[in-house]
Amino acid sequence: MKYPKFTDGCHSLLCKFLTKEVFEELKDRKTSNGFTLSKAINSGVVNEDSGIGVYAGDEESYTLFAPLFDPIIKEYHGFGTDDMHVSNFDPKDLDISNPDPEGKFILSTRIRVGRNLADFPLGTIISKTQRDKVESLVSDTLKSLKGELKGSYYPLKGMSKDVKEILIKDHFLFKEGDRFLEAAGLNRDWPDGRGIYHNDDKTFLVWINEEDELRIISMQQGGDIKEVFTRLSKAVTLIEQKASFMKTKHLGYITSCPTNLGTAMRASVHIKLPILSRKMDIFEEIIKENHLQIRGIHGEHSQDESGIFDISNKRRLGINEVQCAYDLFNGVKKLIEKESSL
Ligand code: ADP
Ligand code: CIR
Repeated sequence: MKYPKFTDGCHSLLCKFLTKEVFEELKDRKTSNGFTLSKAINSGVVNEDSGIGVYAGDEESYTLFAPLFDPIIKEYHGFGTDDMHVSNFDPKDLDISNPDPEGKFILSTRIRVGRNLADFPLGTIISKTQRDKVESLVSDTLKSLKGELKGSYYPLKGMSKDVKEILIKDHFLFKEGDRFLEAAGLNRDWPDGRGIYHNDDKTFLVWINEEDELRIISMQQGGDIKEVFTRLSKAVTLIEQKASFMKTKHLGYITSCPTNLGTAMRASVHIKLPILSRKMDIFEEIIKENHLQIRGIHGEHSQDESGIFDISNKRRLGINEVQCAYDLFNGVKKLIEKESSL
């Protein structure tokens, strides 16, 4: 394997931190599951427009390839090698009201966490047999949920094109053919082993075997962040009573992408900001000051349309779940104040 050639236009954290020295140090290493440097960096090598550009294959990847992962984690989350991750998913500690009680700005709120099973490698190198096993274990576990969380599992294989398209368009289901995931090995054997569990109202959903083995999601119309958080906390607590997830004291929950480590939580709103979005410098300053990230409303790497944005917390590691929700709440309040004043 040769040192990859990055063009001058490459601004990913991979380009920034994969120096020739780091490359030489890591190029012949292999985790006990067979994950290599070449697999870790392929997505960012193939896709030079990556923001990050690296993925992990298992828990060991984060220690064996630490000279590459650690500076990326530090830059993205502001989390150092001596820091410890501590969780707090207790809704009682989230003392907030709806930041948009009249429903003038926020269309919908969604909070997700990523999880991976402790006894399997991550999706980047999982075998088809293992992935199918994850699907059956997780979908069986979900069948035990009751009340508001009760739902059904819909495998992707055999799902009609129309149903799939509507679920994607309505923001409930993951998209297909993402080139970043493709180059990371995460789309192998598609659509086998993939699917979605949801309740009738589609306020509680679980994606199985997309970027992470589970993405546990709570969402609803409007801006009631606390209600969405409370539902998710309840669901995750119940699922964790039955499943053992990959987790370390230092990094919290282990995920394929280093941006999701720790809480693995992305709390977002779809919000209308037509005036502010024409003043990008002010908009971006509020986003940065409040540790937020802007995405298009059709998921990561999609383009935004008509002044509606997906705004979410950026940091997920070294802060707890309640703080992730506060990052979103505090930032959204500021955005709404500014939009109203302009
Ligand atoms: P993830 O949240 O898992 O990192 P994406 O950014 O690709 O992944 O978003 C997944 C889906 O969730 C997309 O269809 C996106 O439009 C939808 N989504 C994200 N936030 C919201 C929200 N606040 N309201 C409605 N849909 C949302
Ligand atoms: C990238 O590097 O752009 C993709 N692999 C996605 C990285 C995670 N997403 C993000 O920080 N917004």
